[in-house]
Amino acid sequence: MTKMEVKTSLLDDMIGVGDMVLLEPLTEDSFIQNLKNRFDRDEIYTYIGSVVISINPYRSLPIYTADKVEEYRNRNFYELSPHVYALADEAYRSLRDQDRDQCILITGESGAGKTEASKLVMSYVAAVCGKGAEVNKVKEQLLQSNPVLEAFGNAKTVRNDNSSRFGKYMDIEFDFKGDPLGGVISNYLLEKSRVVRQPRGERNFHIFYQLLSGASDDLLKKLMLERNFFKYNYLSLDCAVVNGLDDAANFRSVRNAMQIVGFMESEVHSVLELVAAVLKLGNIEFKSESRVDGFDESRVKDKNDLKEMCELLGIDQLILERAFSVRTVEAKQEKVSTTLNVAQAYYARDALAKNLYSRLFSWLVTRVNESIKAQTKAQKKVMGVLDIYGFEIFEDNSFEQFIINYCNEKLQQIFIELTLREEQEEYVREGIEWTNIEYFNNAMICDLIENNKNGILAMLDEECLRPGNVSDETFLDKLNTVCAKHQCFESCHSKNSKFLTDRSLPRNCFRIQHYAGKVLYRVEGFVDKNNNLLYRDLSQAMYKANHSLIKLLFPEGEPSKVNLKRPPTVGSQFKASVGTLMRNLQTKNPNYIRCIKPNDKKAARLFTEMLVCHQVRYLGLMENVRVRRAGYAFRQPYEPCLERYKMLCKQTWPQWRGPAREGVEVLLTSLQIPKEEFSYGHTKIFIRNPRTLFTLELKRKQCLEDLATLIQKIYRGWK
Ligand code: AD9
Ligand code: MG
Repeated sequence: MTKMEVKTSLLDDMIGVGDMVLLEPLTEDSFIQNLKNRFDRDEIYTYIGSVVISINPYRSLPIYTADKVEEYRNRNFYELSPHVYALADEAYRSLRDQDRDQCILITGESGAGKTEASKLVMSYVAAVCGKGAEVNKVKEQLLQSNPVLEAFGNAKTVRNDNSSRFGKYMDIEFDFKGDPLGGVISNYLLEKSRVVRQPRGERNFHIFYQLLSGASDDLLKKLMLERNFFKYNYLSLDCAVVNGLDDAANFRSVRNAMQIVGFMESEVHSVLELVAAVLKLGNIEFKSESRVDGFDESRVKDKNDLKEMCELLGIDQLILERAFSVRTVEAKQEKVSTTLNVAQAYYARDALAKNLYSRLFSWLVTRVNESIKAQTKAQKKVMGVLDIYGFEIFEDNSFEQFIINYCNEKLQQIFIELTLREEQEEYVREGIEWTNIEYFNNAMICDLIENNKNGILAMLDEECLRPGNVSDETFLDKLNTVCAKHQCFESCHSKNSKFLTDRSLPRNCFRIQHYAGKVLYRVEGFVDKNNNLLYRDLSQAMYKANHSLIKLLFPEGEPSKVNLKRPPTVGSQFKASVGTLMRNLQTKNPNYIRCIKPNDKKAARLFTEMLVCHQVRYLGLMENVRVRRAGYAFRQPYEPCLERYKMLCKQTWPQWRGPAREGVEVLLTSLQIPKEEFSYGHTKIFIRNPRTLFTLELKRKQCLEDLATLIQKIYRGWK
């Protein structure tokens, strides 16, 4: 592409404004209209300064080719049309050339395109960094870790056919030259309840369907499985086959990816044995049997699945069978056995399946980390990519949605803090005056959830740890009395009041006014899911297995390790890991991708304005533009600024010999732009009004057109 053909990225009448900062007039309507105009013309990316808005096109666009990568490589952020590659390039160059650790924060609701965006960033960085066999191997391993974790951690939901059911943060590490060395993945709470039950219209994790569709007959036989989804209780049947998802082909890709990442054949086989065991476990059913002493005890109905599961995992069938009938409680050197009724046996079975699968998932992450770990102790530069589960509002919201939405709330908080902080710091750094701008702050909602004393998580923990009669209802009672003081609780009872009143809400529910909307949570299962207790007899049965992987996953089953201390609750663990993550992110230079979902139908070419408007509001995008404009809409280092506009002034064209800052001063003075429109920072020029930039861009466009006409005339003259 010649310089003449380079599209002015910021201004093009046909495709709307590439940077919302330039939008005139700035209203919510014009904002949405601009997004729509661009979306209709396949321009799915738009900037707010350095923030990238990305709208899910729900179809594959030809904008991620190798040519595109070349186009964006080493180019100034505002030079080309908005693109996620521009953000990735800027982040990578800043890391490589200025030694600044980066993080890419990708937010948006479920199905908005976060995971796709994270993969695009990773593949772009992989394409532009380093060369050579060793480096390529590292890149391949980093990239191929994605399909492995997606197979085990993603599932079809009503919102998204490939919904991430875990949070993922990946640090990609580079050496001083900017060559990749390796990476570290952190995972956040897998939604393990999905293993045993899926909401209507949703599936279990992909791997189950992939295995049954894609495994050879021989492998299925070894795993004692049948190629028939209907045989397995744990698989949802109403949507076992998903349009556009080729489970069999994906199974081959996953196995290939596992091999590239460095899994040994035996390890892959062990993993699949565990997956098969979960399916078998789901088929174990119970019946009630009266004992001689008059008590009812649960018994396994048909022992075939139990037998096969035990064979797969090398477990003594009698031990496991007993663990489904009797529970041993150890207290102060004393062992007390109690019988399990049928309901308790089903509960124990499901708890085992959930634990088995989620521990397998954590092991997979650890195993991937072993492979992709940097092989050097030398100092590293780091780019973190965060892709978590998006904000969710369902009809029926449970503990999982509560955790997911809490995590999103924290991310929104970090966006608020860092955008503001970054903005302020830049003005201070550059020696420019600045007064604060008010933002909606969701700190109150975060506090409502995580406050150590009377936050929802603390109260849930209190209930879980309290001896005596504890239930979801007692937890809710507590919330109603203590939390009603919080402003974020919402009541539909009284329009003026934001306090919770349980009588006005559906039974057993509480409601939170999140930054992204009101969510009604049903408390059923909160206490149990937070406790995550597994009967000791079951963990001991697993530990005794003659199967190295399963043994590894249940270390607490070792008989000598009678640990009377309760393990930390799920909520407190999650809160701690989110806290660590937030502190980590704050040490890095943030880059934001704000993903927007254009419609609720997963459909291409459909832009539902109401839906987009809602997201624009809660993501705080209008405020984002306003802050950007209230200060200085644009800032640019002196050199590229001079380079871009030098053609507009005789003294600076074709070449300015002298410091770039002086060149910019000469340029702006000659254009007679009012002085108050600019501030000269230490290294950058700050432009206050977007209209000024608009004018500059227009003049430049005109100049380029004049030049093109002139060249054409000369050319014709020659002919
Ligand atoms: V969730 O919170 O994990 O449920 P995400 O991650 O935000 O959600 P995801 O990236 O998985 O959404 O995108 C959903 C689907 O939209 C993908 O499977 C693609 O089919 C589609 N998508 C998203 N982004 C793009 C894109 N840039 N180009 C084409 C896209 N299709
Ligand atoms: Mg995702």
